[in-house]
Amino acid sequence: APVDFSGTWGLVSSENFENYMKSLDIDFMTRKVAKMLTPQKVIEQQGDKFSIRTLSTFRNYLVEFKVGEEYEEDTKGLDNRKLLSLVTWDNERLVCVQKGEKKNRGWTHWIQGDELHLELTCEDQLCKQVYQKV
Ligand code: VL7
Repeated sequence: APVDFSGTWGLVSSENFENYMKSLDIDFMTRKVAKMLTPQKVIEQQGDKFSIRTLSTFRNYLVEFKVGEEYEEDTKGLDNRKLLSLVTWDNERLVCVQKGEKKNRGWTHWIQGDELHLELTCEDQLCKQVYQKV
């Protein structure tokens, strides 16, 4: 693995999360709560094996995968859909394609200086988030 993402990271900025949630059909009340959160990412990486926990006071979400191996993702507690997801390396970036009902769905993580960057996409929406080590 070209990069080590391991650590506990706290959200420091988020752009367009509201429209990303709308593109996932998240209801108004849930969006109002969700956009107030400052989640943490707890990432455990052993080579190409990952677990990524997104933790908040409202909901938690866990994914576990190995780079290059497609996995079934159940977005339970988020938009509650079933996805077929595949994470690959694009140079130093970790790129996930999430196949399912929604077109153009996926995410990309990379490290820039001491920051963890995340781009979340769904349909025509792009949400950009930055995390820092806590
Ligand atoms: C995971 C949320 C909006 C529902 C609750 C918001 C709770 C905290 O998949 C994601 O990250 C990847 C890459 O790090 C690893 O799984 C993003 C949060 C996206 C989408 C849906 C709003 C309800 C937020 C869990």
